[in-house]
Amino acid sequence: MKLSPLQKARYQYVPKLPGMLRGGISEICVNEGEATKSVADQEKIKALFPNTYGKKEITFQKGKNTAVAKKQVVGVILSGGQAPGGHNVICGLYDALKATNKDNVLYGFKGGPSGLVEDDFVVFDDEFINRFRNTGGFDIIGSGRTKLETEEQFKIATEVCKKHGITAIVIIGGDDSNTNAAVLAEYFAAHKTGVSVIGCPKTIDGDLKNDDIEISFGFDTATKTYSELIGNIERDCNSAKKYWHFVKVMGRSASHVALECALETQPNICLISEEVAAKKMSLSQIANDIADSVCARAQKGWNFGVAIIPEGVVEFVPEFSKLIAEINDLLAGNKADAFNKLANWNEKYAFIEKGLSKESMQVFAILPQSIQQQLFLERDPHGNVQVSLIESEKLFSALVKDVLAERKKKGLYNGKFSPLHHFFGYEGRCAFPSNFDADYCYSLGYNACMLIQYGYNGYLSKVSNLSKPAENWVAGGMPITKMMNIERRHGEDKPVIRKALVELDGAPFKFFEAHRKEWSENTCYLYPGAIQYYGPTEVCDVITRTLALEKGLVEE
Ligand code: FBP
Repeated sequence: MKLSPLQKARYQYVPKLPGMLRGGISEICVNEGEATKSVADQEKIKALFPNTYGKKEITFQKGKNTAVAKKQVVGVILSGGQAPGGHNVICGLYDALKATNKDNVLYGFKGGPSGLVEDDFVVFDDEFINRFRNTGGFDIIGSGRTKLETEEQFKIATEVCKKHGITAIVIIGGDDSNTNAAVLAEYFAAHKTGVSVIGCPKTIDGDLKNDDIEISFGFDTATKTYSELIGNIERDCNSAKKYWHFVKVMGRSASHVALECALETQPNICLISEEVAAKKMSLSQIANDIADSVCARAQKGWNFGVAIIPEGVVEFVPEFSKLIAEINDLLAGNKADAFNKLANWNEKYAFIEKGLSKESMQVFAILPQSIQQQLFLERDPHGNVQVSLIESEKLFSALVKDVLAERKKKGLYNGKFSPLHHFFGYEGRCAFPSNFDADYCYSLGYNACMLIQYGYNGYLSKVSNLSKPAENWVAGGMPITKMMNIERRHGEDKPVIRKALVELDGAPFKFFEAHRKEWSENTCYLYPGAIQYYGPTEVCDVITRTLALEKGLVEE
């Protein structure tokens, strides 16, 4: 196989482990902390997880291991969207298993959680693993979004584990996948299968974090990749001085990605979905705010700028969510057939006008026609509007254009507005992991093996103190149930891991809020450049601005 020079070099990179995990299992012992309770709804979560609730947090430390390192057969699953570093979690897990006992076996279930119930697997060996060290992507075994949640699936999973003599399953996934990991762990415990389940926190969206989990893996690399691209666009735009760039970045719910990119690049505008929801902002309000920046800059002769739009923002605009809910109702069941049979867009428009409330029709009416049609054409298998497909970067630039036209008529604006659109998502999900993600992921996998070896079940592999050099990172485990609460999902109360949205009183948002006026009217662009893999530590191992601000490490 032909390899790029960087790929060859990355094969040789030796990821850094936390000091306490260096030296092998015989030198690692456990420090048990306090018993835990869930973040909310304690009684309900306890009742649903009688075997795995309330367990103690644990930290590994240097010391004599008195536990017997019994032979382990482990199955690993990648779940959900790709995130840089997934391969290294598997490499770390594999290396730790082999270092503990060369007879240990690692199965990789293919194509996501469905691989477990379909018994579709590979068995890893050195040759196989070595081809994926420090590389991006999930192609080592593939991933998927099938949920493991039914009794039937759990029974099959138990059978598959029994068949291969599997003693533990490691699930690498986001909040939903780790919620399912907790449910599976409870099932295995309740049925005395002897199989344990360990989760690893993954998602470029950065919304699986809390007091214990400082960051989900992949966020570091993905945001650095987008920030490089946004910085390049800023430089182009500051050179050509003729375009307004509307850049949508991934992040289905939370705006951590958008916020981090804004902190890295200091664009003129960055929307934060959580703020939009908190302030109950309307589409016109948002468009007016962006137009204010366009006008202020035009007055200085700058008919250019950059606006970052988080992928999920429209769902946070209350009037837009109401519109979506009404459209879903309007087309529910076989009403969609009647709609689809209408001959042309005019007839369809009349049907929509009749079916929507006055307020929602007002919102619908201001949307560009391409977006209006998108809302009715592209629906998911349940017939619901696929909000994630809405081209919000185009939506906002079109709305801003209308506002500017109005202002022009009133003599309030006399600039030129030429928007260009971008969507950065897939560009960053499989990038070569930064040194941070390469080290963090390898450590998460290595640590997962230690949790298995010590017999923990229903725990999340936890590596913290991440703003310090890897030597000082702290490895341990946290019961997944600690992160859970009860939420309404599809009309039912469900125990789920609480999603971490951007906190409006948190340091990263506060920093952004304090500077955004200056950034919007002036040209304060920062050019972070490409991720560096080799060179000075302060360049290669730099952490995200979000983490640095959360840890109080950023000075004004
Ligand atoms: P996870 O939550 O599974 O990590 O995925 C997040 C994400 O990357 C989002 O940012 C994006 O909206 C979504 O995946 C896209 O998913 P798909 O790969 O199915 O297009």
